[in-house]
Amino acid sequence: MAAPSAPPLRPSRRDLLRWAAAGTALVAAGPIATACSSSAALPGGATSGAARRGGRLRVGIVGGSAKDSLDAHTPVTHPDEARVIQLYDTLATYDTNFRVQLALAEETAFVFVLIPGGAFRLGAMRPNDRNPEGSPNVDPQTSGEEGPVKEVVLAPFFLSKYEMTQGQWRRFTGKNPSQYGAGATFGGKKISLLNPVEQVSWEDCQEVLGHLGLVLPTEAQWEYAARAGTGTVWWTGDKKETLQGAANLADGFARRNGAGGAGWTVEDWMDDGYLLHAPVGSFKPNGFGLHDVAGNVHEWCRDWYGEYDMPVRPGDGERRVPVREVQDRVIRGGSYGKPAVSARSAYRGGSTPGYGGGLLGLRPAMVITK
Ligand SMILES: [Ca+2]
Ligand SMILES: [Ca+2]
Repeated sequence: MAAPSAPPLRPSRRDLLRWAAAGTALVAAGPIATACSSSAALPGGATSGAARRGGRLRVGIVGGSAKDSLDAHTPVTHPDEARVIQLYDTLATYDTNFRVQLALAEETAFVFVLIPGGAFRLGAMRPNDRNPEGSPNVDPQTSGEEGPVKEVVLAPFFLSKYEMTQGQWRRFTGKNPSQYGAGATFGGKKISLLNPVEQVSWEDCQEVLGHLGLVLPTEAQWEYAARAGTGTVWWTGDKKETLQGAANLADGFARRNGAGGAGWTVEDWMDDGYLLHAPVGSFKPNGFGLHDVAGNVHEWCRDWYGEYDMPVRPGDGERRVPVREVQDRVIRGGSYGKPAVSARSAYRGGSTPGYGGGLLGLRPAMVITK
């Protein structure tokens, strides 16, 4: 296959301003601060100093006046509003110690992170003489379907900082299809509208996101974002113990509250405090500021479950799979019902597009159009 023409690896200041004016979101957190470091002169910058007031991040409409600014608690009731949530965090440019802390509420809108484009290595391989354990993309637990390791070049895109919540799904569809829905209590924890929506099929996701002008991430985009520059087994490191505090898995807490049983692998060494899914953002974010890319609920990706040597579309890396050959769409990231091995960055799962289960949710993405 001919090498695709390289998309822009870093958005320019001009790009950022154009996207911002078109109603897309900007977030500065971790490595993203680099991508947004030129944003100090964003139009409507009068709101930038508000980020610290009240201890919570302000959001506003870039290009609008200060009175147009919203905050993270502003309910979003119309699909168009999902596009105008702008995160102002130019403080990250000035104060590297400032940490973005969004105050999430059940009515919180989508928060999109600008994922800078770039080249990365998709997948994993077993250790060998040239690539011993500890080398990038080397994973003794990998299955054959996670390779061969392949370099993929991606254009910048937006990805939700959190899994889509039950509240967001309900606002846009009028329904909450979740098996473990808001109001119920399991393992001593009350499920709220801030918990991730689940029991949604790939087809449901396509329909709902389509109405909002959003998409599911491609498998390549998902892994690139989940790795956030790392080549380790999990974004937290090569040892599963590094997941403590960073992931909600099938853990000792779940076992003590009734999970487990024959044939169910549980990380008994771990205590994450949740039997089922946790409210989104309860665990540490990765280097891109994304929460729950390891665990909580599995996340649908856009692609058919195809082999890595099949060609991909330049820009977003969507795999070109002859549909007759496969029946499943890709699922990534592991969940509260699975052990650490399923939450590896390279781990691939799949399901038929009409299936929806209590372990399975989504993370919306947004295309950056020229
Ligand atoms: Ca758990
Ligand atoms: Ca997840």
